[in-house]
Amino acid sequence: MISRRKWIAGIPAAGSLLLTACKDSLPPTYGSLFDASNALTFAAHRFLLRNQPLVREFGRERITKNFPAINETNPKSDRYQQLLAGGFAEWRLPIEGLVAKPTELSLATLKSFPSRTQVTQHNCEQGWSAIAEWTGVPLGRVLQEVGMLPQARYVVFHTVDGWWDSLDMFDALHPQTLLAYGMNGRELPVAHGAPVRLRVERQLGYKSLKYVSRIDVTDRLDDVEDGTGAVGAAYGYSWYAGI
Ligand SMILES: Nc1nc2c(c(=O)[nH]1)N[C@H]1C(S)=C(S)[C@@H](COP(=O)(O)O)O[C@H]1N2
Ligand SMILES: [Mo]
Repeated sequence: MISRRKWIAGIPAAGSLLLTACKDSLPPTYGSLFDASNALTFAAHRFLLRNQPLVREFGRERITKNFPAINETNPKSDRYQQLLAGGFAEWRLPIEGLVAKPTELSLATLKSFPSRTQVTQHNCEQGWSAIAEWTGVPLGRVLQEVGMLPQARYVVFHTVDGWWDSLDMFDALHPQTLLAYGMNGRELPVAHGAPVRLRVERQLGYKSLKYVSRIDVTDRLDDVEDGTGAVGAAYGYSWYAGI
């Protein structure tokens, strides 16, 4: 039997093994000692989720009656209010960067792609969770449409209210990662990010950006905004929020 001490001594070894295995996929801000525990969590999740299992989906009867709407619930920007008044007919989603065909997608075009509907639990880092049905296009399908280039490693999202964040391809291409335009069988309400929000089901709520306004495919994050990979990093939120 392995002694307890030996077993404990093995933890850092296993950790560094995992880290070595994942080194190429670690985001740039995870290189420091300060972020060692984040990097370990990240590496362990990547190993455990390597076969891309789906998160749990529920029956519609489990949908939460009053799904909270928090933080930004109606962006004040003039442009957004104009688009909203026009039923988002003029709304376009630019997809740029390392793609063969940079594109501006209309809502109608997005809705013409094969869709996915899923009833999942949203988990906010502020301590609440709620279940809703989301309908949208898997992000991977959209990336396929615009011809993602082989050197692409991250997808960066910008929003109307100034939030921004990024995913690496592992989460970007997960079948439940959606550009969602429907909630509980209706159009996505303004309070929940109309016309299109991100659903990142394997991570905490703050990764599921509302009011998505631009998507940029890239091979590095250190030259995007402040170089931390996400708006939340400056406030102490981990880039990887896997659950
Ligand atoms: N653009 C944008 N996206 C956002 C936020 C926000 O304020 N602005 N809040 C985040 C947080 S912390 C959570 S929990 C969810 C809340 O989504 P909801 O308002 O639909 O419940 O959106 C996330 N995405
Ligand atoms: Mo949240």
